[in-house]
Amino acid sequence: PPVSLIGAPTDIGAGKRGAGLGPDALRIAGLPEALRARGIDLEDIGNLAGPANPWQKPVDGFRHLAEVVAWNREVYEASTDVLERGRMPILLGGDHCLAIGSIGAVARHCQRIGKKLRILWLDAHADFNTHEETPSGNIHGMPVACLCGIGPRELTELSGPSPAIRVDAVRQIGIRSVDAGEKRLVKQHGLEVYDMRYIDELGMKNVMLQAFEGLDADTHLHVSFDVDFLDPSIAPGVGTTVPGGPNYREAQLVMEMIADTGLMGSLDIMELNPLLDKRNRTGKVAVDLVESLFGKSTLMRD
Ligand code: DIR
Ligand code: MN
Ligand code: MN
Ligand code: MN
Repeated sequence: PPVSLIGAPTDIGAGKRGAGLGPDALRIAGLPEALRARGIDLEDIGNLAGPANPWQKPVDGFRHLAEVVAWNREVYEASTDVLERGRMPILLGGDHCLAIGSIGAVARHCQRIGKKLRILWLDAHADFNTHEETPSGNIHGMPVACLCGIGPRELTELSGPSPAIRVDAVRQIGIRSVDAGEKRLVKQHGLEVYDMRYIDELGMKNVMLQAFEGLDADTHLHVSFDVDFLDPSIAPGVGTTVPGGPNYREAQLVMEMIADTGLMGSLDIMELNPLLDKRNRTGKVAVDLVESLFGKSTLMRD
């Protein structure tokens, strides 16, 4: 399908500055050219505009709640517009709080057209915090909870009065850092989490096959790719590195297996922070992996 890039240049929900430079770092790493080289009809709508980062301390467990809401409204509207024009949105983050807007748009779109939704959440973190459990106040640690209806109304009702998604739409892969209170919530709500130990024991192929269980031709697959999913040895350019993530080959397999489903309808590429990187190395790895998501493969399979 035709693809539209949406830049959301902000670090409003993060605890370090710099993820706002992610969209241009991805472009400079060659994302548009790589997708066009795959024969994709690509449009880049450019960068959205939103409030500056006031760099304040958290208030009532939220840092920059009003600004996070404003940015997510922009993302929601831009994503909805792209979907209604029959194109696949790729959100270039920006920090992961913006998935509230992107997935909110995808979820409502699927509800309107009667498609099922499956979300693959590739991340070191579960992003299931609430303002009570959060150790940081950073809203990029809360988007999955907000999408499931757990959080402040401004965010849980961003895309409509009922929760955007159900917990059972989500499969989390690569998780290896969950805060204590967050862990309780994840268990209480029965979130399907394939953490690194599970990946070590089953192998990535079997984990992906489990994540795909129940998919059919009526399913819209949304991939929310937090670049900190990757092991820091290959992806140091993110604000919250956690050791022990998927290596390059495992990450390639994830992307190639998603491509093989033929069901991906939308994508977020989040948390890339080129200020913490050298020579945009992490951006290049991300572009490389996104090429695989769009079907680039080795000679053996072409
Ligand atoms: C941590 C970090 N769980 C928090 N979360 C991150 O602040 O809530 N998510 N970095 O991607
Ligand atoms: Mn995340
Ligand atoms: Mn993360
Ligand atoms: Mn994050």
